Amino acid sequence: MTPPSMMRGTIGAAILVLLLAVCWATPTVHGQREWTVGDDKGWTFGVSGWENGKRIQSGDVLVFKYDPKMHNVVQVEEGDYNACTVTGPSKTYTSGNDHIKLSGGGKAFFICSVPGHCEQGMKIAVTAE
Ligand SMILES: [Cu+2]
Repeated sequence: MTPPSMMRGTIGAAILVLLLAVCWATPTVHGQREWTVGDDKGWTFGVSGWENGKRIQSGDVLVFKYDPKMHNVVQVEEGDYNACTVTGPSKTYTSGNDHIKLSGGGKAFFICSVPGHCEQGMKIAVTAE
């Protein structure tokens, strides 16, 4: 027979492990979620459309993974996104592992500004709910 006090300890530990597992599996519980752009392929040609149907929320973080010798990430305005140019206000990221937090909600537009890349689908338009 297991003494009742020891039983309680075991159940307590089991619940703690369960809670930790749940928290681990669902980061949304703690507010922000990280999205790796392009999933396994990362930020690359043809990534455009990856964002469709994703419930990205204000406060979430986009993670752009790529070879910094080949690509970059430039946050632009809608007109530049559509035209694949950088003429208006923009912000450039070049680390190859950029974490960009979507604060404030609304739309955000990202392209690769290396000539020709945006035209080959290195562009996403994200709507944070
Ligand atoms: Cu590129």
